[in-house]
Amino acid sequence: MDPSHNLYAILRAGFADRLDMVFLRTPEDVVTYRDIDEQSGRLAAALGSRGVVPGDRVVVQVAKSANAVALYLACLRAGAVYVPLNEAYTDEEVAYFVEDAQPALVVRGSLDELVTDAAGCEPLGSPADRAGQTAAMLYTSGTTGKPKGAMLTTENLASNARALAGLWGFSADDVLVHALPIFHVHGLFIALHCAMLRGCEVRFLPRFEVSAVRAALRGSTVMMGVPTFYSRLLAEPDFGVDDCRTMRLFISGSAPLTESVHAAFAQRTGHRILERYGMTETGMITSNPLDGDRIAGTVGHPLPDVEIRAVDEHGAACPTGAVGVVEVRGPNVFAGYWRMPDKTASSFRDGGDDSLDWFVTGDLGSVDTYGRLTLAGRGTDLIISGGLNIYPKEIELLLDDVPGVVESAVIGVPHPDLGDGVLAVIVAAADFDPAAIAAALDGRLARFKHPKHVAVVTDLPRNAMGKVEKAALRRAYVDVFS
Ligand code: MCA
Ligand code: AMP
Repeated sequence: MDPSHNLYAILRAGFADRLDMVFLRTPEDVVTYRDIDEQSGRLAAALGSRGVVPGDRVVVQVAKSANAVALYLACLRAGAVYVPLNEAYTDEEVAYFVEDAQPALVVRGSLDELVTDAAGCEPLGSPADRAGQTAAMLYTSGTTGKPKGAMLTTENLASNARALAGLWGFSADDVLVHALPIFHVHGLFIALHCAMLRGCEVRFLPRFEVSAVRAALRGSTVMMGVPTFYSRLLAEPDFGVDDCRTMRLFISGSAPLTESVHAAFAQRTGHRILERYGMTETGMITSNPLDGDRIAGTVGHPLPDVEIRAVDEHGAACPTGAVGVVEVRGPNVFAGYWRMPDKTASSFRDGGDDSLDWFVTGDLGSVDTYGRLTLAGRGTDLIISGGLNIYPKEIELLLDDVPGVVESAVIGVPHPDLGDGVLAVIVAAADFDPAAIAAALDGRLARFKHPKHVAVVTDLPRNAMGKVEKAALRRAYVDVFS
């Protein structure tokens, strides 16, 4: 097989001459690149013995661990489509994904059984040929409707990984602090692929815990995080230059980094955080430069081979500096939504003869004369809380069924720790009992989506069409978490 036809083979070529170096340093363990190569090979064989064949989906909801990384790589080697799920999802939420993805195998909770099986297997030989095929499928929601599986191909992931490892100057000498979850693009692909392409060491923490992260920063060189990581570090009064002596780069994304956090971090540590922008469907789209101006409030230039533009409501390109809907095309853009041809078609705009079509991101932004993108919010009601996306509709549907709730509107309002905090505004009947809300959501909705505050009102503001005016609600409750 041509090694460019399998993502694991591409990554392996990056660390092939560093097999005896540390890959994952976890709180309990030190895992070398050779260890992960052998373990992922055995797990790939174990998948085969369970009947998994190339193209089959494998749904995985497990805690962050070195074996979880090995299982991801095993899926790549076996040619299975890796489908990671947030550990916080409830049984009801997981049931939807399993029904939709029709997986050959579901791994939930413990990896022990699979790891025991793998111990008795010979590592899989040649990796599966996956040229032009889906390597992983990650669920992402629209504003209405159910989550959709975004199909990411070998080439989507490989092109993005190569571009980022180059742009951000990764080398074998880097040591990456990894405190992100590994069920999303950020922690799974962006962080791990950059490290593997260069054979770097990764300080692999189970979650973001501020004292463990501070300890890990000492001796490390790069960290990737969501803005909440940076505001939590700044909330430590004695955090500063001493913590960052060996660091060369802090990267932020998944949610807007405020100019005030950017400025405070620079003032405290001497480091200007490098902000970049991406989406599940596209991987990374733009990045501020490693060398050159990192401008707070902008998300930088398109990656090599990636094109962006802002368009007006008729689909015409906006003049320089004018805000429109951001569209993107390039090798990073996904193959489509799993078994949703209509939704896929309506998410793209015709790119003209012989050109790729444009993917419509739904983000609003403007492009300046230097080609730099500045985001200006979203065209939708999406809430981004601590870097996790939350769709109001999903919560409103459950709230509207709670006894005593007449109607509800869920919005995101500024939250000092999470960026956006989830607020539910409800119109209640006389018999409403506030405890009924928690009782109705528990077990049905992942806890990070639960409203952090519930406001009871006599009616919701509506426009002439009868649609709830969420912008007015956001203004009215702007200070609720401050
Ligand atoms: C946890 N909780 C949250 C969140 N996380 N509530 C709202 N928003 C959140 N993000 C709730 C839990 O349900 C729990 O509630 C309580 O907070 C404590 O849980 P714990 O797990 O201890 O929270 P934490 O460790 O403080 O986590 C906060 C966090 C984490 C560190 C910000 O959410 C995180 O690591 N976020 C990163 C997400 C990420 O990787 N995003 C990238 C997506 P209760 O007590 O009620 O049970 S990829 C992407 O967006 C694109 C492609 C891109 O550009 O990267
Ligand atoms: P997801 O659906 O989880 O892939 O989240 C993608 C969304 O996160 C994008 O459409 C943006 O709205 C948002 N996002 C990612 N990076 C940034 C950033 N640097 N600044 C603002 N928003 C961002």
